[in-house]
Amino acid sequence: MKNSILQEIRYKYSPKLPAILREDIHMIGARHGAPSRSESDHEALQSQFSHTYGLPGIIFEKSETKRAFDPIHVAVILSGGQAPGGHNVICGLFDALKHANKASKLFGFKGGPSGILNDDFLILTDEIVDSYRNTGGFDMIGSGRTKLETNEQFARCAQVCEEHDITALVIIGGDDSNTNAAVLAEYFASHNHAIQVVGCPKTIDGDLKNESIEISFGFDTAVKTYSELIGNIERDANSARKYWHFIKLMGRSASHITLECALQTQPTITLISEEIEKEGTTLQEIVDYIAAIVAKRSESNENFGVVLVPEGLIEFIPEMKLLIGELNTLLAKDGNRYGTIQDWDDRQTFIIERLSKVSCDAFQSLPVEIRKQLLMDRDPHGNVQVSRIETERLLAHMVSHTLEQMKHEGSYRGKFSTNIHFFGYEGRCGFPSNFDADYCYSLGYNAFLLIVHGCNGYISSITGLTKPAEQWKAGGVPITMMMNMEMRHGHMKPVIKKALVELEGKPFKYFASHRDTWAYTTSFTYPGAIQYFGPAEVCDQPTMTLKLEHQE
Ligand code: FBP
Repeated sequence: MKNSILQEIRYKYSPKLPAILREDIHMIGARHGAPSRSESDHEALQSQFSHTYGLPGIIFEKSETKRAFDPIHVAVILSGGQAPGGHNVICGLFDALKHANKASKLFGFKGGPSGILNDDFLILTDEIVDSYRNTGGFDMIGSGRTKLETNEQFARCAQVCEEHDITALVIIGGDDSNTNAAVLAEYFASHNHAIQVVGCPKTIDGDLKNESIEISFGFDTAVKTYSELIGNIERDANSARKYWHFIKLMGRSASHITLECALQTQPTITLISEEIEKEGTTLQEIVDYIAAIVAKRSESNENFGVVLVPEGLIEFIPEMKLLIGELNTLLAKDGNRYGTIQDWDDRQTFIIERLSKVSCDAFQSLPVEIRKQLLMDRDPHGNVQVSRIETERLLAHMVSHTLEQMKHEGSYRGKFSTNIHFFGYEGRCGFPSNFDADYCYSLGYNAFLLIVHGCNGYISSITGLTKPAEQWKAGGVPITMMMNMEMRHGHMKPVIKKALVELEGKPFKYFASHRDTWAYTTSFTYPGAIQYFGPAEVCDQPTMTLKLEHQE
């Protein structure tokens, strides 16, 4: 296979590690903090995680005593959607393991969590690892969305690990995968299997974050990739002055990606799902808000603009949330019968007859294409696949309709031509930014240290990320500390709390205080492509969200 020049050059990039992780690995010690506590639901969590709840947080520091390491077998799994930097987590883990003892082995289970169940793995060698350093994608071992959550699956994991003398498993995933990692860790501990589980925080969505996890990896590269594309579109819009571009951005429920892209590109309009939910804004009110800005700008001949729409928006609009909730329950219950109906009109009748009056009205107010999209297959959690619903098209269509009415009434005389875009997969496998390359390598290297310091049910934590990498802190926190109890499929379940955009947080407040200016005075900024070589202020900057959140 022929490599691009950038790929060849990126192989040679040496990720920056926190100073402590650059020490001789045999001379790194662990300082234990006080017993940890979850933010809520202590008793329920304690009873479900009797072996792994309440463990102390750990910080690595230089030790005076030299430690020798016996050879061990460790395995790694990539779980869920791709995020730039995943390969570097594995490279960091591999390098640390080999620094500690060359005879140790790293197993990569293939295709995500199903790899362990199917006993399908690769033994990672220098040759394999070297050909993936600092590259995007998860193709070194592949990923998948199989959930490890039942006792039968856990028993199978133990059996496969024991067959290969694997004593530690590193699971690289988002909130659900790390929740399941914690449950697996508890299972191993309570069933006397000497297998440790350590998690690493991955997801472009940026919704796995808290005090110990400042950001999940991949977010940085994804938002910079989208911001480059949005900036390019803004410049095109500003040059041609004839299109309104509606751009949907990935991110599932949370609007972190959209908010960060807005901070980087200052578009005309940005919708933030969390605010829409809090204000109880209806779909027509959102449309009226956009139409009013379009009309106002048209008075000065500015018949163009850029609108950012978060992927999960539809689920936060009150009447749509109700509708989607009813559809989810209905399809979970009667999905098989629904699946046997072929004719679209019959399908609609089947659905309409089972919806409440309010949801029925909401459903029928939507264009047929969107109705069909709302009825597509659910994901493994039973949720609607928001990436497949064309909310951006729906909004463009409804705004156009509202403007027609305004034209009729004489309150609008402009022109409204739209272009529709969805940026999602474009940002998940790019070459990791220097930030993600450094952060991911550190997370993986650090995960190995957590293993040799006996941690089970911990997540790799690198903090102080707005400072230069050398000053980052390395350690780990028990996953149970990040959990609470939530209703899932009718039962209270322990889960890692998803972090949505905080309306009281500095990033949102900064955006809110600027959005009116950006709406009426074209203020586009053009971030350009991610730079890998050059001055640190161009190449090594964290996101604006991270900087604003950690502003002193
Ligand atoms: P993870 O939460 O697994 O990291 O995936 C994130 C994501 O990219 C979402 O933004 C998006 O909604 C979803 O994956 C798309 O899933 P799929 O890759 O299965 O189409």
